[in-house]
Amino acid sequence: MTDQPILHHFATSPFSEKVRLMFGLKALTWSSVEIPNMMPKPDYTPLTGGYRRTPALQIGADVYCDTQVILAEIEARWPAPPAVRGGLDWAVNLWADRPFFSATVPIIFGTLGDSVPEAFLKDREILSGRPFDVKAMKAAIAPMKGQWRSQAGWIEDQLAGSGGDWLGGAAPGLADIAAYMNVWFLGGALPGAVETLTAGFTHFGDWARRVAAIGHGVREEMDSKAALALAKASQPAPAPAHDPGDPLGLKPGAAVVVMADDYGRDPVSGVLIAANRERVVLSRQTPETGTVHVHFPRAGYIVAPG
Ligand SMILES: N[C@@H](CCC(=O)N[C@@H](CS)C(=O)NCC(=O)O)C(=O)O
Repeated sequence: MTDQPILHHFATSPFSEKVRLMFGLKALTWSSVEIPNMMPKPDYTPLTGGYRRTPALQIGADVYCDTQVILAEIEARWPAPPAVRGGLDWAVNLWADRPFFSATVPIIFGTLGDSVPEAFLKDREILSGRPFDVKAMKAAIAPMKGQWRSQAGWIEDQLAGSGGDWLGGAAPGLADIAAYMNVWFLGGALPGAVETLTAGFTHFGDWARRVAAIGHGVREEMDSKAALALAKASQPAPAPAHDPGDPLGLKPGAAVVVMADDYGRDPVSGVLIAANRERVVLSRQTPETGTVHVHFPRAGYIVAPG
């Protein structure tokens, strides 16, 4: 069976942009399955077990949910050129996904809120578990701009001292891709906003253009039904090692439930295959997919007895 990576994503998804750039950095050929940007996602949730967030990566009968585990899996399977220089890169990744992203969202939706379709607002209320309050986001624009510039300033400072064109020095890596996600999202939604918020920065603009120029590798379109059929025709890859000293006492074979701890907390249930400090892997079966292994990160997720 082919091990060509399949990305389930949609064009305007900032988290997906991280993965597309990772494909570019590794010069990979990948399959693209376009999924809806709101629920329902009938050809997607059978693969993920109910996880609805975007994106997911599929390789045969293995499904990787959340960019943290997606990027780690790409690095493990295609190590050259290296993108992950060490643990700090993962810390940068989580910072970009959470506090930096949390400053980006209200600036965008506070500005565009009135023109966002009602169905999308309603969907995002379900996703976040609270009202999509455009008025509150409007009020937050000014303070969030200050926060955004401050965090972008960390990128500027790092570039000033890195000794190279990239956050880690001479070569691009995960930190660049992760930090750039918010630049891409803000700049794509509100042209000119990034330039305004980084006025006076001398390294940032050229760096952002260099990250964009990494590109997306070679993209091949794939039908969602073909991706389901491929999962069904494939066997999951050998599981990662289970940590017998897992602090929760998780045991392979146990029924467990996994969910995000921030938003989009739809629980995914399955039989535990392995858990270690990086990830948790569940086995699931559906008529559409046969047996699939679904992978989640540990950081940012809750695992409980099912
Ligand atoms: N921590 C997740 C966050 C993913 C996320 O928030 N994705 C957004 C789109 S970029 C989402 O799921 N939106 C709702 C949806 O697509 O249904 C990751 O790193 O993949």
